[in-house]
Formats: sequence, C-alpha cells, structure tokens
Amino acid sequence: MSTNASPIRYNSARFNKSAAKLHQCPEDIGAEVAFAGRSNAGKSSAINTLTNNSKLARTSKTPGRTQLINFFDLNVEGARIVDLPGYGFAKVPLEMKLHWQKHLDDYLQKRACLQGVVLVMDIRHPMKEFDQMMIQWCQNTGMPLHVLLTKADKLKKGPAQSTMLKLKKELKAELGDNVSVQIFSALKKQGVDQLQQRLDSWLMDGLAANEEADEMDGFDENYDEFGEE
Ligand SMILES: Nc1nc2c(ncn2[C@@H]2O[C@H](COP(=O)(O)OP(=O)(O)OP(=O)(O)O)[C@@H](O)[C@H]2O)c(=O)[nH]1
Ligand SMILES: [Mg+2]
Repeated sequence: MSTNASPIRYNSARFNKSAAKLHQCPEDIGAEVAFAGRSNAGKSSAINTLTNNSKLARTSKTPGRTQLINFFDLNVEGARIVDLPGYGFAKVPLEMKLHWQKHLDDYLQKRACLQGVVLVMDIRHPMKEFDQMMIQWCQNTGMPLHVLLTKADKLKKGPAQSTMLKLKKELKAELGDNVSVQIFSALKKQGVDQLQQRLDSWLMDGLAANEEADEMDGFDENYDEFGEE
C-alpha cells in the first residue's frame, strides 16, 4: 500500500504494445519509466510484482525471454512502464544481439518521455559490465537511476544489506542525488512500496512538467497573436 497521495495504481497496468524498432513505440508523449538489466536479472518479475499481476510481463528461466520493448499503460493517462530486452544473453546469434543493442540504444538516446531507468541487478551478482555501461550512460546524460537489487530472498538479511549500502555509497559518489538503491524480492514481494514511491515521483513530475510545457506553448501562441494585432 502506498503511503503518499499519488493517483497512480500499479495494479491497473495493461499491456499496450511491443516494439522491435523505435518507430513502433507508442507516441513519445507522457511519462515513461524503463526497467533495464542483464538477461535473467529479474526485470519482468519485478514488473509483475510491482503491478501485482503475475501474468503481465512474461518471465522465464530461459534467459533472453524479453526480446522486444514492451509498453504497459497505467491508469493515469500518459504514464507507462517499459520492460526492456535483457542484455548479455550469450546464446543468441551475434546479428540478433547487435540488433537488440541498436534498438535499445535508440530507445535510450531518443525517447524524450523517459523519466528514469530502473536498473535491475541480481543482488548476488551486481555491477557486471552491462550495469556499469548503463550507469555511465545515466551519468553522461543526467538520466535519473534507481537500482533494484533483486532476488534478495537468495541472501541472508545481513549480506543483502551490506551489498546495498556498499553499492549506494559507490553510486552516490558518482551520481549524487540522481541515484537511489534498494533491496527487492519478486518472490517475497519485498521492497514494493519503495519502488512504487520512486516511480510515483518520476511519473507524476514528468506529467506535471509536460503540462507546464503545454501551457507555455499556449502562452507563446497567444502572445504571437497579441503581438500581431
Ligand atoms: N528467487 C527469486 N527468483 C527470481 C526473482 N525475480 C526473478 N526470479 C527468477 O529469475 C528468472 C528470470 O526472471 P525474469 O523476470 O524473466 O528476468 P528478466 O530480467 O525479465 O529476463 P529477460 O527477459 O531474459 O531479460 C526467473 O526464473 C524468475 O522466476 C526473485 O526476486 N527471487
Ligand atoms: Mg524479461
């Protein structure tokens, strides 16, 4: 249960569409939060736990399950969550890997409505090459980052906590207020409130900023008309 007054209900999430290319994505308006991470890290499972809907995003023991960018609409108009294809799955042909990589790069570079990235890592194997790449990219672009250390049910509380604190310290040193880190377990439904609060603030701030921009546009138009009189 969320303690703040956000109107977003995550259990309202509905599949919108899958995109293999940037032009197939929903129109680039509103506010989006994307779940990124290595293949098999637990992105789709985290989305299902967040939305309390085990059937929403397809999960699998076979890495590389999510091959397309999947968009899910929320009850508040324009607010979406996005399940990105996993990185680093060894068994797909190189050509396919390069295609996904290009596709993911395109999305990350060009998607104006993207408000923040939830980087999902297996708490037992954090900060692999892909994770470092994403963090670097967030640092370069100023994209807000939330690190979800998932599968915490696989560790005892002490080691889980110390992994989280160590990582938080490292990342804060690099990214300051643009980063947050939390422990999560899809299996135990641990950390759901914290994740929802992070998303609430990104999505609601993003939508509010859009509204302000729209008002400014209207103001400019009126001003032009006025100027011509
Ligand atoms: N114990 C445990 N297992 C988990 C958790 N989250 C995910 N898993 C398992 O990890 C495997 C991969 O989960 P997915 O959610 O499909 O991973 P993904 O990151 O979406 O993978 P791709 O779509 O291949 O990129 C599945 O077997 C899940 O059941 C968790 O919190 N705890
Ligand atoms: Mg997946």
